[in-house]
Amino acid sequence: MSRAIIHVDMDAFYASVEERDRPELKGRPVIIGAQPGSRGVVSTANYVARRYGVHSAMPISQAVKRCPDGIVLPGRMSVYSDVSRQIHAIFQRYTPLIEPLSLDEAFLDVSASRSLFGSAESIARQIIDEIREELHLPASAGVAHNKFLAKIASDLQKPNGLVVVDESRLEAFLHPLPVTRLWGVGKNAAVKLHGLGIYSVADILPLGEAELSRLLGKQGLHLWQLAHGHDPRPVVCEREVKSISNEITFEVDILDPETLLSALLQLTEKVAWRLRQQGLQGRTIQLKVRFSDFTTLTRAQTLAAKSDQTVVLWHTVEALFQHKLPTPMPPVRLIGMGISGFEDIKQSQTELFVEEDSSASLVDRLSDNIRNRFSGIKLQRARSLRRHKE
Ligand code: TTP
Ligand code: MG
Repeated sequence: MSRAIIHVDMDAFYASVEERDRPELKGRPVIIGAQPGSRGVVSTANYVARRYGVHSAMPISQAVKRCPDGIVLPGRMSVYSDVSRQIHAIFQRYTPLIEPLSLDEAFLDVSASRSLFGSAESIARQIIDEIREELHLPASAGVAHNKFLAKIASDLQKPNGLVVVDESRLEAFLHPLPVTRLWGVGKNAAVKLHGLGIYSVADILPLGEAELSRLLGKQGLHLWQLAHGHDPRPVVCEREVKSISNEITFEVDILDPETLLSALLQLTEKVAWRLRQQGLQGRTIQLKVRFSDFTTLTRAQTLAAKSDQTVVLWHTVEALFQHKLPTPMPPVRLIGMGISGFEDIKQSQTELFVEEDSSASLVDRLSDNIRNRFSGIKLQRARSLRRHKE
């Protein structure tokens, strides 16, 4: 059975996140990039601004000229990388074989997922739907039997597009495409190919493999392969996750321990959820505090047994906060927590028989299910968890 690869790419990624978080931007041209008047460039523009001819990498001065009503925003990288992790958590539901290319795009090998979740097309559809319903963001996907074709396909019907390359209709799909769509054809190669009268993929074929490599060297061979839809590259998984953490910088420095603990609890809930989404358990829990003078302290505790339970993470980090920080404590600028020392529970069969606090796990599982199904719901168990303070 042939491979099944999905390429997912978010639509106007940075701009879509801003539109989502600031509803007043809806329907207006939005440009993410350098300050107008500077010599910087556009990172991206939403589809409304693109109608004015604004695109990534264009000097911001030119973008503002083309689209004077455009709302130019500087971008919030930490938010985009948080969103990127949430997108990855959705991918993880369908396959562990994920190769991220950037914050907003990834290849997924779903060859072995089909027996469980249905066809690659329906997996891609579910992923797009879940990204829209849970994260309120638009995404497009391409489905094919290799990476090269999946990546081309995801781009063809943006935004909100899903394109499946049927192996039996490969030629009809590939031949009309401009050669510039082929992976590795940059500006220089395009000039050379156009000079040879080659504009579409179909134009490559009559030349034959030998002629193409005589004209273009090694790249000619590569193009010949792609023009025939061949691409044996495997999906290479992201590097193993070493730690999961989350932190918050306050708008004003905070002295009140209750406020700090409440922020810490919210961070712990998020970290524990991400941990469980990735099927991980950790042993070392870390607290990080940065004071108003920028001195930063970290305090860590290693558990006797690894865990993915919110309550275990919380009690450990709360104890670090209560007992391992200086008293009196200076005003706090940033607080964070994290967990490391993982072992993938999906791979450790023996650990499945270790007894665990089942009621706490059940609460975690229930709240994860609710969170996964109804995004936007704020679940907090502050009262039950904050027992030391009550
Ligand atoms: P892209 O996926 O290339 O673009 P996009 O998601 O904004 O739009 P599309 O719907 O066409 O996929 O890049 C993802 C993000 O990376 C983009 O939102 C902003 C950033 N980026 C830059 O900062 N500079 C660039 O030159 C490009 C191409 C992207
Ligand atoms: Mg994109």
